[in-house]
Amino acid sequence: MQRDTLVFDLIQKELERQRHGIELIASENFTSLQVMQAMGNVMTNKYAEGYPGRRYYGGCEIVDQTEQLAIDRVKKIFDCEYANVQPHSGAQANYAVMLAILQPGDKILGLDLSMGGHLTHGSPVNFSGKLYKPLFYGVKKENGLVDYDMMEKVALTEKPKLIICGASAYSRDWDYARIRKIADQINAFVMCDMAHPAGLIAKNLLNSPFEHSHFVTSTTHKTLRGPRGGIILMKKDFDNPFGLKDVKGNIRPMSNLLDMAVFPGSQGGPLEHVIAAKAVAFGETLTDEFTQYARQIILNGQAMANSFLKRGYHIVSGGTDNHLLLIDLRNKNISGKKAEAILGKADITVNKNMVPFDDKSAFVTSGIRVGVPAVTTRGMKEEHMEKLVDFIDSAIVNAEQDAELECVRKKVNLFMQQFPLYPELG
Ligand code: DSN
Repeated sequence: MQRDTLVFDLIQKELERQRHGIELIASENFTSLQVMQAMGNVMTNKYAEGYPGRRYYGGCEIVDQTEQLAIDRVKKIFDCEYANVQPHSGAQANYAVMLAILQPGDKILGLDLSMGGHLTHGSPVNFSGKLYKPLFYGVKKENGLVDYDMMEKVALTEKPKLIICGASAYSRDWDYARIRKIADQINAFVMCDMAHPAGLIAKNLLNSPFEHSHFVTSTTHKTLRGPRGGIILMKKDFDNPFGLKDVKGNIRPMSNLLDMAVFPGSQGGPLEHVIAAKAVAFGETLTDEFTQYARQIILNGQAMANSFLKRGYHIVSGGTDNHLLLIDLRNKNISGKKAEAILGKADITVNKNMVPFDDKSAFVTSGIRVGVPAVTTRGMKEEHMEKLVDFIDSAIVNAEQDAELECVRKKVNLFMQQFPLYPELG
């Protein structure tokens, strides 16, 4: 068969784009070469509905071993008793947990999307807001921190069955013990979606959600730096305290209900090639090298925050505990949409983001979200953050000057040559 040069040329162009630019999207990262190699392999050919040792297809002896490795390694990383590594994405992981424990119409309580939450935490345009009745808590106007009093008030008044914590654009740590205390008053489950800071939690650099959450979900491709995918974890499997039943009316342990909610509940054949890549990534997470990487993310985040503050930028909550910053651009007279576009012209990739109590729409926004996991993978340290902020500031100040933006782009491309990406790929 002829090589599909059209597609492979585009893949090469994407590699060049990633090499030349500064990647600051907080949810993106660069996997290792071996993670990518594990992902592009013959396991994509294999059907393996079911779980290791209990499949609906023959010939699963080998993929059973890679899937079991992925399970064992991720359980070791987070010191937990249960893992399901089959969800195709974080959204699928959240879907499966809700499918396992909720009935359509049940109430769920999550962080408002416009305050940093996620689509799958109850947004009306997502399954979570369509199948269930969503309720929201927010952040405090005065300091941008999660409003636990509001969470408690809504929880006690409305009695949701599930409280969701975790966010997509929140730069501070969480008080998981307080959330569990609220949930226990109303017999609600707690699900922590740790997709963003998972790599930092893996190395105990942030509070652990595991002791206080019934369920922890994550993606594998953000700070965890694995292939694109999802996972569901439980610190301890438990006989479900509220007597949740399977379709045959049997009361089952939670692990069983969760496995069934992933397959056959919401997915068919697992992506065993991606699961192999998850196993490789989890192996990497267990190394000391990854510990150094995670520590550097925190240092870089703080260095970047300080550089922005020095230049008069307003950071929601005043700084960061993790890998990202949410910058309110209203004092810079530029919308998030415009900033994303002009930074794009300078080969700097960020995403526009609503800030709490935003007066602009989600399409325009008043802010940008900036994250350091990808630039940290490329080898940047604290001293480089100043330079990055300098590039960003120059682009924002010269938003209407195409020649100046071109000048910033050239400097960016030159600067990035110091941080090679996938040199083995030629
Ligand atoms: N879309 C991801 C993010 O950028 O945060 C979350 O799923």
